[in-house]
Amino acid sequence: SKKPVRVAVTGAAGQIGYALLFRIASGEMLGKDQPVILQLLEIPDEKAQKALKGVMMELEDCAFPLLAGMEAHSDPMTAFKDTDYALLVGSRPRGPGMERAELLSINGAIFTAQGKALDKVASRNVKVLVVGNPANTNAYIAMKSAPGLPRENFTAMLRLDHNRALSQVAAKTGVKVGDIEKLTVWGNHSPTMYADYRFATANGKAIKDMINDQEWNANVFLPTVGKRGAAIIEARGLSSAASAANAAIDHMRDWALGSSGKWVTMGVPSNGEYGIPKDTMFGFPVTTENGKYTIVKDLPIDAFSQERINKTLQELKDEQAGVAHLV
Ligand code: NAX
Repeated sequence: SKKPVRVAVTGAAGQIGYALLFRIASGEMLGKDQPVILQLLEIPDEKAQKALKGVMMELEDCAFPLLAGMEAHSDPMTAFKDTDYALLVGSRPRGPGMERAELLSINGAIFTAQGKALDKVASRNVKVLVVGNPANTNAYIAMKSAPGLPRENFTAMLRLDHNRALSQVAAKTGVKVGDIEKLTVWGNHSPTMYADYRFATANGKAIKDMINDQEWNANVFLPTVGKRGAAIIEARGLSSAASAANAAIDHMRDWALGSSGKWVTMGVPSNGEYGIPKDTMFGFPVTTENGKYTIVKDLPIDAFSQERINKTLQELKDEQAGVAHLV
C-alpha cells in the first residue's frame, strides 16, 4: 500500500474545517488508496484548541482506514513539518466595521508567519492552497514569505466561484452540470471575479450560443456568481462552508491527480499571461497533469472581458499595494 502523505489544515476547528477534514480522511481528496496524516493547526486560544480536540475525537470515531495519523498544533512551525499539502483555511475575514487596512495587517501577520514556516519546514514539493480571505492576497503574501519554495507551489481558491458559475450556467441552459467544459473564472476571489463562459461547451455545443443573451451575462449571471457568498450569509446566517470545503477538495484533487485534459480554475501566480503582472495571484483557466498545472494560453479577450479583467486586476493591485511593506 502507499506511504502516507502529510496534509496540514489551518483553521481546523472552524466551519470549513468541519466540512473538509472528514472528506480528506475518507480519501475524497487524494484518492481511496492514499493514506493521510492530518496535521491540524488552530490558534493557541484554549477554546479553539479544545474545539479542535473535539473534531479529532469525531475523526477517530469514523475509524477511517486511510487516516494514518493525526496531530493538533498551535504553531505553524510544527504543524507544517514535512507537509506535502497545506490547506490554509484559517484567517481573519472582514468583520462589520473593520477597516481594510486592519484586515490586511491582521492577515499580513498570519500569512507572513505561515509562509515563513512553510519555507523552513515543509516538503520542498508542498502544494499550498489558500482558502482564507482575502484568499488571493493571502496566498501572495505566503508565497513572497517563502523564497526557498517554488512560487508555483502557492495557489488561491477560485474553485468555489468556478463551481457556482457552472451551476448557474447549467440551470440557465438545462444542460447537465457535469457536461460543461471550458468554463473559467478570471481574477480575484471577490465580487469582481469574472466568470467567463465564452469558450464553454456541453456535448460539443457552444454554451454562448445556447444562452445568446449578453444582458443576462452582464446583469444577472455575473452579479449572481459574484454576490453568491453574501446571498448565502443572508440566507443561512453563516458563510458558505460545505461548498467551500467541496471546492477545496476539487482544487487539491485536480492538482494532485490531474484534470484529464479538462479546464479548471485555480488562483496561481502569473508569469505574465494575458498581461497580468508577474506574481499576481490571479484566477486563470488551467489544466493539470502529474502534479503540475499549466495556464491555458492565448485565448482571445474581447472588449467586455478585458474591461472585467482590468477591474478585478485593479482590485488585486490595490490589495497588493496594501501589503507591500510585508513582502
Ligand atoms: P471560521 O471562523 O468558522 O473558522 C476559522 C478558524 O480559523 C477558526 O477556528 C479560527 O480560530 C482559525 N484561525 C484563525 N486564525 C488562525 C491562524 N492564524 N492559524 C490557525 N487557525 C486560525 O471560518 P470559516 O467559515 O471556516 O472560513 C474560513 C475562511 O475561509 C474565512 O477567511 C472565509 O472568509 C474564507 N472563505 C473563503 C472562500 C473562498 O472561496 N476562497 C469561500 C468560503 C469562505 O468564506
